[in-house]
Amino acid sequence: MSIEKLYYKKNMHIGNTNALLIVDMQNDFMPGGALPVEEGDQIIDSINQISEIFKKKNGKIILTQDWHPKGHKSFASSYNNKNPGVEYHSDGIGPVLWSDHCVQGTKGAQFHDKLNTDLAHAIIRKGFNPEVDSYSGFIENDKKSETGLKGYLNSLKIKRIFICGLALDYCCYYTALDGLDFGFEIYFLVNLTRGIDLPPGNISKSLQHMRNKGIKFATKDKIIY
Ligand code: VGL
Ligand code: ZN
Repeated sequence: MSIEKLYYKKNMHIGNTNALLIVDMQNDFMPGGALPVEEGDQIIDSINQISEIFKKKNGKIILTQDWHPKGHKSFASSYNNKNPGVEYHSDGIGPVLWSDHCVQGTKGAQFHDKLNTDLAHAIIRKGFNPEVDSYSGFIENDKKSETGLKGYLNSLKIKRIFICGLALDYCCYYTALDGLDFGFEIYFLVNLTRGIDLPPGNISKSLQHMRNKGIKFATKDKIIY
């Protein structure tokens, strides 16, 4: 499934029942960071532009921030003989172990300097339980512990969520699927995200799965402002 083959909705109007969810735009996911996503920095300007549109149209803007304690169980370094990128399946951790990243209080965990964070109404931190990872902005990988995002969005009467940020095939992907499960209409902003593609082919597989589930796709230029 390539991005070119997806169907895109045209002429979308943003209003106060819409939210923009900007996922994990942090230094460690940028080129040169601890868990770099290729071209991760190239989407920053466009994300800032779409944030301005949401602000102008009274949409809500929410950031997520990966926020791990030192020695987190999702880090390969927490195990003997495990390398970053290896498959690992246990309750709340996996399907992959990572290099140490987004450690609380470090420069790597901060948002990229160029990201406009001033327009955000809320910042949701995730992955702070040392034993459980959280790819999704809604619910941790144990599939039990909620972050509070669902309740927050419901209290604001948000119906439709636009997802962008990093990484396409991990945190954006799981956030989109959980949002759909929780009853929101989900639009994945495909040109405002970049993927890790681990294992190779994962980006394509993720896009296909999201499409089959009923997630919709949009590009920034289809949004009316
Ligand atoms: C992410 C792997 C580990 C992400 C976060 O933001 O996609 N990926 N932690
Ligand atoms: Zn993480």
